[in-house]
Amino acid sequence: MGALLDAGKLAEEIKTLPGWQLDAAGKSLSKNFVFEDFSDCFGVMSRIALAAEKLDHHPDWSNVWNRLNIRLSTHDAGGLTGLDIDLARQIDQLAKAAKTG
Ligand code: H2B
Repeated sequence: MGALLDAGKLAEEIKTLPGWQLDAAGKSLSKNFVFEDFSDCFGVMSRIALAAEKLDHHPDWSNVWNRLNIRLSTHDAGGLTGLDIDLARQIDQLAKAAKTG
């Protein structure tokens, strides 16, 4: 687990993460994705799962057919750390490789 990011650093990082929203308490980042169909969505989810496992850092997420809602937070630290930023970037890369997202 890393250290919690301070508000300034967090704001700087979020500027580089299009579509990711900070919650009101500043403790999590969320983004909603829409893919072509379930197959594309679940394919991306499986790639995200492997990336998350490698980082030992896991998203809170839900899926309905082609929709994927993701929330990132470092539970052990009680807020956002560099791990969340790292995973958010990897998720964006993996989602971009699908047909839509
Ligand atoms: N994922 C997230 N998002 N936050 C954590 O604090 C966390 C995790 N902790 N994945 C890890 C696993 C921890 O529970 C294990 C024991 O390393």
